[in-house]
Amino acid sequence: MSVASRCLWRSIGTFAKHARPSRLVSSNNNARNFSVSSRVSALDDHFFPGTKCRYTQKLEVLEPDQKDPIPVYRVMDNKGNVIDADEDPQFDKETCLKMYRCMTLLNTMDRILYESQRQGRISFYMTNYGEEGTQIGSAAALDPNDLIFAQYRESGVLMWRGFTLDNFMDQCYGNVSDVGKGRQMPVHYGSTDFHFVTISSPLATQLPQAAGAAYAFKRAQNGQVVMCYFGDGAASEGDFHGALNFAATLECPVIFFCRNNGYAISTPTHDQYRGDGIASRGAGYGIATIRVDGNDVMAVYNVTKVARQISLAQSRPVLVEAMTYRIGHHSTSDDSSAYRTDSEVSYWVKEDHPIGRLGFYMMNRGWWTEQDEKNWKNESRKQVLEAFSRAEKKLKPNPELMFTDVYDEMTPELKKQLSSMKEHVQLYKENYPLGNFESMDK
Ligand SMILES: Cc1ncc(C[n+]2csc(CCOP(=O)(O)OP(=O)(O)O)c2C)c(N)n1
Ligand SMILES: [Mg+2]
Repeated sequence: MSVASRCLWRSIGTFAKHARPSRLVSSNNNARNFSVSSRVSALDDHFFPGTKCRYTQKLEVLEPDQKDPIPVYRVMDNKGNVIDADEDPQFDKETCLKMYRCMTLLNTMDRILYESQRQGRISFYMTNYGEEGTQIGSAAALDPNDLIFAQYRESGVLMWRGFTLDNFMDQCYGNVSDVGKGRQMPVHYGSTDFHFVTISSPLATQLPQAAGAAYAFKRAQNGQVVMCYFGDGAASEGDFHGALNFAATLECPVIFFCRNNGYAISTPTHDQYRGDGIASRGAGYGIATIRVDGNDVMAVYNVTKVARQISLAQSRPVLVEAMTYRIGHHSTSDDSSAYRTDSEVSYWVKEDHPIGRLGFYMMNRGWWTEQDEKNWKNESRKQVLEAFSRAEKKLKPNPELMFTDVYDEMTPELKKQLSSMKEHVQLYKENYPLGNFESMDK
């Protein structure tokens, strides 16, 4: 026996002599039954606070690569064949058509708005290319009243809920019909009607907000969950960690849905983290976690449905990591050819595209033909262009709205700023395109 063990045994013996029986003996409450050996096993039965771990005499270093990476759940292969029939969500033809039309309409809208920014007609834009399956599959599995906190690359979710082409265009143009009254950058959508909280530019702010909203839902017992979308890059922010820990400990019904598209602007994931993506972090927070093929709309649907059930029935958060690829540039302020090759991008366009995979599935069933594709391409383009020209013709909102609709009552500072702006514009009116705005009260 080592010196350290002898000391330990001696101190346990002394402790046993002086200890009060009521604190040492548990169920049978018989102090005379207490012995050193029973005390030792009692110690072994206890856990350190916050853990349930066993002791070991083997000094082990846990290396992160000892475990296989978390697998990616999928339903369809790249050619739209269902791999295991039991996993097929059995969408009917109408649902499949609705999903396909939404994914492709989003794609067409992206193309037109991206071009319009290049032509200087709107100030900024972000496309959703390659992430259509992630967005539509998850949106379709939610209840329409679930509250959504998004990042900025989830326009398809809003489109699925019923935000119209006119709504999108009006926001990007910041015109009089924009529900946000022209006060946000393009693509920073929000909609009370569709339970979609207005997007904020600072990354990851939506995560703690979502945890808080979900806590309120739990208290209200309203039968809804909160869905919180974010990117792999946003998961590097401190807010990600705070939000997941709060949601876990307060047992909030929230789905943290990470779109892992391989990049945070120009930073590839291998420069963002060393672990097994975002999914591996779930266990660390005690959060149920699923990793899914984000380019497989059916898999994303199944996973989100299950995540919603767990979250609601057991009032706890679920982390979903959807593996996908950002095919477009980060935004109109980015040129991704500076940091990735054409061949890398073209693999995802040609071999593993969410629209292509659903298209194959529908064609295999005879639900979609080459001719349908041609007709829909023309029709959807026409719809987008019409909404686009309607939005472009509308006036910009009255600039006073920048000040008047911020708080319930205007603060003295805002009143002062409003009158300075009016004076300024009056003085230099020849330099402002005032004819493009709803008129200000002079
Ligand atoms: C707090 C904060 N830091 C930096 C930025 C600049 N920024 C905007 S988007 C972005 C990358 C985010 O990447 P990811 O979360 O993966 O989303 P993705 O664009 O890939 O969809 C960065 C760094 C920001 N908006 N907010
Ligand atoms: Mg990303």
